[in-house]
Amino acid sequence: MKKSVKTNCRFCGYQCGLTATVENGRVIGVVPDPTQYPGDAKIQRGCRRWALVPEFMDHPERINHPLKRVGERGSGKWERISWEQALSEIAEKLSALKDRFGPETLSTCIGGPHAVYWPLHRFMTLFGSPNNVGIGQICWNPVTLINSATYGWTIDNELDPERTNCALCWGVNQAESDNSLLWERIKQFSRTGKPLIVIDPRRTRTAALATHWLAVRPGTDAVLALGFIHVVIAEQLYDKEFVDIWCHGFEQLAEHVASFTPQYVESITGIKAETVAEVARLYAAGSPSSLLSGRGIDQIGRNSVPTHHALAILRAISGNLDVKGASHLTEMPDFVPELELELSGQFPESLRSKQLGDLKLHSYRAYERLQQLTMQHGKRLPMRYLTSAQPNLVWQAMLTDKPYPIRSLIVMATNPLLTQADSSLIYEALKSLDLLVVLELFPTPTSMLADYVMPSAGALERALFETKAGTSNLIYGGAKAVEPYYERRSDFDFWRDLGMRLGQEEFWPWEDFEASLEATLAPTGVSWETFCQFGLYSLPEEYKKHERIDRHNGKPAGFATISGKVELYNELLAEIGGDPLPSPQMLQQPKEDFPLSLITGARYQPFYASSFRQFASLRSVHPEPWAEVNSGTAAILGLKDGCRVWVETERGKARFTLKVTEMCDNTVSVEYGWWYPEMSASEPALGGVWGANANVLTNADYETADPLIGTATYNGIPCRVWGV
Ligand SMILES: Nc1nc2c(c(=O)[nH]1)N[C@H]1C(S)=C(S)[C@@H](COP(=O)(O)OP(=O)(O)OC[C@H]3O[C@@H](n4cnc5c(=O)[nH]c(N)nc54)[C@H](O)[C@@H]3O)O[C@H]1N2
Ligand SMILES: Nc1nc2c(c(=O)[nH]1)N[C@H]1C(S)=C(S)[C@@H](COP(=O)(O)OP(=O)(O)OC[C@H]3O[C@@H](n4cnc5c(=O)[nH]c(N)nc54)[C@H](O)[C@@H]3O)O[C@H]1N2
Ligand code: SF4
Ligand SMILES: [Mo]
Repeated sequence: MKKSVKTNCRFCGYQCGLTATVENGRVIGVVPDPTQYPGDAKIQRGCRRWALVPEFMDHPERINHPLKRVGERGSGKWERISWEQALSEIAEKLSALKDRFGPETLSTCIGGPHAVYWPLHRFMTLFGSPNNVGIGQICWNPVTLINSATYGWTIDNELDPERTNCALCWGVNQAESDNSLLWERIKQFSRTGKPLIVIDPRRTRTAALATHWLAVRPGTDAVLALGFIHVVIAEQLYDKEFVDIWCHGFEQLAEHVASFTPQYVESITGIKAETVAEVARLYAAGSPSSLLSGRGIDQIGRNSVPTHHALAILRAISGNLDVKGASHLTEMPDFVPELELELSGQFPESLRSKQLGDLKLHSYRAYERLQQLTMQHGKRLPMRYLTSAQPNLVWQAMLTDKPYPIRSLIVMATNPLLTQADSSLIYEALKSLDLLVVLELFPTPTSMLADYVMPSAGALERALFETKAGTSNLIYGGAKAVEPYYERRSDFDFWRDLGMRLGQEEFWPWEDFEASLEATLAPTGVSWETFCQFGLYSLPEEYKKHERIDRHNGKPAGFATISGKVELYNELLAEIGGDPLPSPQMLQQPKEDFPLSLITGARYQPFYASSFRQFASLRSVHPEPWAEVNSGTAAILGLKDGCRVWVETERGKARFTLKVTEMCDNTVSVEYGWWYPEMSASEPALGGVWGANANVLTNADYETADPLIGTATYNGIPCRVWGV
């Protein structure tokens, strides 16, 4: 019998609504469900991925049963075993490793927003290890931590084509990275004729809609942002009332930016002085002005923190903080927040002290200090994301046993051999392990090196519950459409069942994932069933919350910072040994052998990071990974559009197809995430991991990463290019 089921896509973070047709427990078709996000089937039809759902659910390459390695690591020889056997053996091996080396010998690795990660964090807290490698240092954490240090909490940026008067897209390319509502809004906004400013070394499809495209030299964004602040202050364009009452350290800021004249900014960034002044005026005079930023500035090493710091200041002094149409400070959840689900309060100092490295802001110590401040407003950030291990230190500990041995790794919903920096180093590190477990939907180059591969339930086979890690009072998600096919199980089941075998019984009271979600929702008074009808839990936004009068002391709430104001001069950063004012850092200088500047990570539809390369229909849309240069650079190199090229950095080399586009001079941009599932799933090919892998070119060396957060340089790396 056929039935229609309300469910969601999960091929990117949006989780757009779908109605699935289900027959005998199988999904035979899906269509967009306009009663759920994004609320408009037309928008969803612009996305190429959701229609793949039926193919995805029973794709011949999906992992359907637990697999145990039987040959050499990487030999591609597996035997099928039961869940029971796999979990028992993994638990036994972990216990033995823990007895020998301590709990910190276990690490985990997670990636982008593909799954619910708190069960992993909860398991790790209880097991006793701080060593989770995430993607946070280059995605989300710089902006979350710096905004929290400046405003006392994090924000969401808004873009309302009617209300917003000016939009600034900084290092973000929604045309390729966002095939849903936000991109639709940007297109609508561009039709209004209001200023749309795109700051990107490449003339992306987003930049093509802009009134102003600023082709900034990679990595020089902090200088540009300080130049904007210079103009806003010099021309008195700032919001005087807000600055007088609500900002701390304006005089120090004014003095600090005095030397960032438009002429100086031009000499560093390549943006004409008059354009710097014009854009600063448009942004400051346009209030509400929206400032949307992306990975372009999260991945510029030691310049990410100063750039975000300068942008946080620019937003505040120009009157665009907590203003409708510009941004809002988010609220603490009404539901059980991530922090509690992680059980981070139970993670003792003795284990926190095992954290590798000594990052000033991405550390337990700084996290505690930040929490003291945010608690002035009763708010608490998630802990495990914001204290995750700096990846390079984990790979090094695997290889050298220093400062202690990390002998095991559980990888969930990520493909680090393609998506973490320095693939060659990671390859050596993974090869050296005593135990590598990968929870996956498909074989990947990472899973090809595993001891155990566990079959995860994917889209439509498990419930969804996205909460931005509990940093806002918002949940989106919904119910699964069918029970998992074959022996696939939800990742929650893996962590719970492993925990049950390792003495964690009392901390896993819920029978299944849905029961845990029901309990998480309970404080809101909304049932799981009701939530699934709408796929959304949110309350209307409020603005200018700093002006709210506190019932107890009769004073305005202000900001949850040391001064109670927006910290232009940042007392918290000063206290932890950082720069209280944003100071651009020296760029890696082009060397004689490596004269060009490399961007790694350009995203293109229809792919998503290293995912979906198994789908022939998508491969036919975009068959080759590109290395892009402009025509001037191509001419100097003597290379033509469509030819095969090597791109090389001090770390390694990879092959791409040259595409001549509009972008900055002397700059090369390569796509990331490329491998070839059709190639052999064993060594040496390993799914073609060494062919066009952008992360063979990058590194996350601790010594050169940002000292506050540990951010590595993915954009602005010295490189060279030549024809194959
Ligand atoms: N050079 C360079 N590197 C980058 C970036 C860049 O711009 N440049 N961007 C970085 C950023 S921002 C991010 S977020 C990362 C993204 O990198 P990753 O998070 O590694 O993303 P994917 O490559 O898509 O890998 C996700 C894997 O999870 C599997 N999967 C999907 N859903 C589930 C699930 O529910 N359970 C389990 N167990 N598995 C699942 C998929 O099959 C896929 O193999 O890449 C980072 N790396
Ligand atoms: N199709 C697709 N969609 C995705 C993903 C995917 O892999 N594929 N990944 C998802 C994930 S995990 C994330 S985090 C988001 C990311 O979404 P976005 O932040 O939009 O990421 P990108 O598309 O890489 O856009 C970053 C832009 O920054 C530019 N850039 C590079 N270097 C610099 C620089 O030094 N300064 C400035 N100002 N700009 C620079 C690049 O040219 C690029 O156009 O996208 C998500 N959506
Ligand atoms: S934007 Fe596309 S891929 Fe992402 S959830 Fe929506 S339908 Fe799926
Ligand atoms: Mo990301």
